[in-house]
Amino acid sequence: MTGELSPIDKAKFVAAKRAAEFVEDGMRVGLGTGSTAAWLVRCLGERVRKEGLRFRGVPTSTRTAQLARELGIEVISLEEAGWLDLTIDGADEIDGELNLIKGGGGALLQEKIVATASDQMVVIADAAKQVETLGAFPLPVEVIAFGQSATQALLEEALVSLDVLGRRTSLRMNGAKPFVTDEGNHILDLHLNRIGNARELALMLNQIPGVVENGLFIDICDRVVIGHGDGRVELRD
Ligand code: ABF
Repeated sequence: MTGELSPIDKAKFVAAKRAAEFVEDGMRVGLGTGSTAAWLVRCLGERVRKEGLRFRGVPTSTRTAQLARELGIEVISLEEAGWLDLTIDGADEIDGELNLIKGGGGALLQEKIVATASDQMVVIADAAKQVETLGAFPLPVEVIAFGQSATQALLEEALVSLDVLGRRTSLRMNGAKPFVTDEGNHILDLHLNRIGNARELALMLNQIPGVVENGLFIDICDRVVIGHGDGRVELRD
């Protein structure tokens, strides 16, 4: 499954492999999106094939759903699952309190719904995702396409009163067209450089009409599995 991996892929793989061990027979498990989460899905597929592990997965994107099905994992919707025992997902940034920026892959809305509907949320990541303060990674905000420029203007105005270093916002593109999420929405990326008060910012963003959800995951993650390029794995909770 792995062949010769680059240090970054090795780090993602070892984190994913370790987290895959948390899945037990009968569990309903949220499956994240992104390259680290794809390693997780592969590791779980291997456990299904080799050990006969039986669990049901709730994917957070069409990409993850397709990969999971290809690997023989039973896929169900969150509606069918009702509630989840565990969600395992990647992240773009992780701070010392396990608060996260997510959504670089554009799946933040389903990721947040699934993570919040889980008894436990575990993040898997390579060591470079750890930061002292969130914000160097652009913060994704999912917005309704209708009136998106007005939403963007309101959002930029609201940022003025907040403890952030940068205030530029950009519409995420896919070639010449706006990037469209699985839910048919657009994404604004907020280039804030440093987020002084992530909790306040998350609340403020979701009060703006047109904003569907933001990529700040505050008090949602319970445990982080960090992989290193030399194969070491660290757990933080
Ligand atoms: C998802 O994938 C995200 O929320 C995050 O944006 C991204 C991380 O991607 P990768 O694992 O490829 O770095 O988990």
